[in-house]
Amino acid sequence: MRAADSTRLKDMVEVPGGTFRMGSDRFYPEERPVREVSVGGFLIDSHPVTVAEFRRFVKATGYVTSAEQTPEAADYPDADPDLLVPGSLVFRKTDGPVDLRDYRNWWEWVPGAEWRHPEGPGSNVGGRERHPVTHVTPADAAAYAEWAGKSLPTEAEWEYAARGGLDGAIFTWGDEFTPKGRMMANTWQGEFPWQNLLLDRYEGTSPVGTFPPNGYGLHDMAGNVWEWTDDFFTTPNSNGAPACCAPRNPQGPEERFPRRVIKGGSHLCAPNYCLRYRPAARQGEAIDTSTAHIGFRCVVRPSASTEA
Ligand SMILES: [Ca+2]
Repeated sequence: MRAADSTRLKDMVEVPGGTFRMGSDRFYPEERPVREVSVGGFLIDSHPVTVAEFRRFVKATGYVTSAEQTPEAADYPDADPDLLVPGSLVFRKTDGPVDLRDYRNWWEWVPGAEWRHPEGPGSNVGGRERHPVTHVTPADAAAYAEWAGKSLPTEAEWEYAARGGLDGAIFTWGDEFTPKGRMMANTWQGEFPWQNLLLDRYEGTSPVGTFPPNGYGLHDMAGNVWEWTDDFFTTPNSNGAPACCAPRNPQGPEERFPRRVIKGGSHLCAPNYCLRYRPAARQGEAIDTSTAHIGFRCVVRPSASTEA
């Protein structure tokens, strides 16, 4: 069953096609090199898919997300059988500084964590209907998109839209992190992963649209939640440690599952560790993994887009 056409294009913004400089040579290796890429015009959701929107999809279809399903033992031959239960990855702030090379210091596999229970059983999304939905895999995002009559963006489409017409700028709003002292996105201020100064007022996710839109009128293209794209993650540096931003489902052996590109950074991105609330930033996340800091948004293509 499809979403009604009358509501389908609500809250979508038209992004004109064009050519832009994709990537950055100034930050992390996986963003290099800067290259010219062309995309066709498309419509894109003005904000990440919210809990309320995802709930409508689940109510209409009875869809069960990946995090709510028992992992197949055959996919995780080395896993502790006790961990082969439905669950997802939840962030735990630490009491003090920890070894930043090991993301297990702040990511916890929590049985029962899923989109309705973002911190695990006992938590709920009451009051967070306008927050981005989390704990979704690419399969979940694709199922939502199909129901909505939409698609997941390519990485190029996503980055082009995030730049909002500011070709080559560091951030989606320009080159200065806090223009005139204003916080422009939900990121992490302070020393990750133990000291969150909350200068932007939000410890976890924030309601979509809380922070100013970019030049195309798109909200939350930086921070709040990472967003899945439709592209597989490839880079000469693909074995680099993604650490804070892209934890793996701890049940799975390394590299068993392909990775897809996630974009935009999240509320957990801190400059001391993961300065990735930038349009060029990218990470590869295994497709079996869901977390409390990854969501998605959709596009509609009037015509096929092409990369140069
Ligand atoms: Ca924050």
